[in-house]
Amino acid sequence: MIFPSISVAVVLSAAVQAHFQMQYPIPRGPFVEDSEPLFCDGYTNAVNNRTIFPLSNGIINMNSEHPLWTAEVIVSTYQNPDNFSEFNSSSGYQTVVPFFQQSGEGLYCFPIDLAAAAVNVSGIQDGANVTIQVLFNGGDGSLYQCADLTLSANMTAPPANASSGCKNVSATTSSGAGKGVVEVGSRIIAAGVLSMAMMLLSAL
Ligand SMILES: *[C@@H]1O[C@H](CO)[C@@H](O)[C@H](O)[C@H]1NC(C)=O
Ligand SMILES: *[C@@H]1O[C@H](CO)[C@@H](O)[C@H](O)[C@H]1NC(C)=O
Ligand SMILES: *[C@@H]1O[C@H](CO)[C@@H](O)[C@H](O)[C@H]1NC(C)=O
Ligand SMILES: *[C@@H]1O[C@H](CO)[C@@H](O)[C@H](O)[C@H]1NC(C)=O
Ligand SMILES: *[C@@H]1O[C@H](CO)[C@@H](O)[C@H](O)[C@H]1NC(C)=O
Ligand SMILES: *[C@@H]1O[C@H](CO)[C@@H](O)[C@H](O)[C@H]1NC(C)=O
Ligand SMILES: *[C@@H]1O[C@H](CO)[C@@H](O)[C@H](O)[C@H]1NC(C)=O
Ligand SMILES: *[C@@H]1O[C@H](CO)[C@@H](O)[C@H](O)[C@H]1NC(C)=O
Ligand SMILES: [Cu+2]
Repeated sequence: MIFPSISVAVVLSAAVQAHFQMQYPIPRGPFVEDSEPLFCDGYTNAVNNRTIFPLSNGIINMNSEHPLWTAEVIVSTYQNPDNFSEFNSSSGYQTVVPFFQQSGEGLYCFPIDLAAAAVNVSGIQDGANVTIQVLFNGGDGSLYQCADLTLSANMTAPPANASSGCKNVSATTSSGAGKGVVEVGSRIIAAGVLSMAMMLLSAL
């Protein structure tokens, strides 16, 4: 392949050695870098040892190896979801944490309130088995990891070490209807840089 410019070559070489890894809850299987562009990092079977996860007041702790990234979290109420359709309703992704953007590498935490998502997704309730999927993009395409959960109303907070070592995502948390939902920050310049990098990549 002939690179149209040096800058594209730089974007690509930075891309191959950096992705993201969920720390809490534990993903379906060990991180496989080459499979992360695939549904659930390539894992198409739910685990039997599901993580008992707070119905409200959950968090996600993940390691970003990209300096500027976006994320979104979607949910499936199937027992063993193995394709993207099972995370969709007729109106698209069943979103639990709306799309947001963050700069910085390393461990980041953000809240996830599945109980709030229950207004749009039937079957989210105490004792339900659900699977969450993190959609991440650090400039080298969409990447995916999943965690299989059993929701618990009596678990009112994540385990003490769930947030160990993480910084909070710096987007604001709103109150009211979107309680616990991360809102998109106003990083317009950064967003422009990221979407340019994504356009360069998709143009290849
Ligand atoms: C399930 O058990 C396996 C094998 O003991 C372990 O490696 C994995 O981390 C566990 N997964 C969860 C979600 O607890
Ligand atoms: C949840 O999944 C576990 C296995 O992962 C299964 O034993 C249990 O019956 C399921 N519970 C419900 C309510 O479907
Ligand atoms: C997704 O999985 C469901 C159940 O396993 C199946 O009925 C459906 O056809 C699949 N959809 C696609 C697009 O593969
Ligand atoms: C699920 O919804 C998203 C967002 O609307 C859409 O981009 C995607 O094509 C849909 N996927 C499937 C398999 O229906
Ligand atoms: C429910 O869906 C509506 C319409 O898509 C959306 O505006 C709202 O933010 C969703 N609520 C939650 C809590 O996700
Ligand atoms: C807490 O909720 C989980 C999931 O519904 C259930 O399995 C567990 O028995 C409950 N524990 C207590 C102490 O009520
Ligand atoms: C929390 O502690 C458990 C048990 O020691 C460990 O398996 C898990 O990886 C820790 N979680 C984090 C996010 O450090
Ligand atoms: C991070 O957010 C959690 C709530 O999700 C809060 O309890 C904690 O104090 C925050 N930590 C910092 C350093 O702001
Ligand atoms: Cu990457």
